[in-house]
Amino acid sequence: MKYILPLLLVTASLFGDQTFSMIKPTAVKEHHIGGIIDAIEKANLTIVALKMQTISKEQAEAFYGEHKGKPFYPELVQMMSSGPVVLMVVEGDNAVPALRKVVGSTDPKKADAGTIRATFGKSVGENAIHASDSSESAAREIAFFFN
Ligand code: DAT
Ligand code: MG
Repeated sequence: MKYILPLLLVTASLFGDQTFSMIKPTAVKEHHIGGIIDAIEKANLTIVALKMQTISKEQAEAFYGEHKGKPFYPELVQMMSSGPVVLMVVEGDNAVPALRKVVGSTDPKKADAGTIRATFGKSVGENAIHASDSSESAAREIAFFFN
């Protein structure tokens, strides 16, 4: 019994940390799933779980709860529930910042060249992909979509 926690910690450090990502409906409609997954893998990150589903308006509201009340919130919830998304658990060294780096800034026009948002995003509202902003968010968001 006393070996279980150390074993879990060793296993977790061997495989790196986890983060959560979601390819947004607009990018799915525009056939960018392959391009986006390619960019994630080329950043030396490993996709360890993946599924496609259309999330409900209620799920989108809860997922983006921190933005409730902001002017773009209704539009964000509407867009996120407008068609299928690709939900992913992503693993690697410093997975949270590593994924945010390859995803790029929220506004695709300000994102570094070669990032996913610079390549596949169209506007702040249609920026192709979500990536967790901290390990706490990552844990919450993984639990939200994967049991
Ligand atoms: P990020 O997705 O980079 O973590 P965020 O958490 O600030 O950015 O916002 C969540 C999403 O909400 C973002 O991916 C797109 C949308 N959004 C944010 N700011 C917006 C704005 N000013 N206008 C329209 N949509 C916005
Ligand atoms: Mg965010």
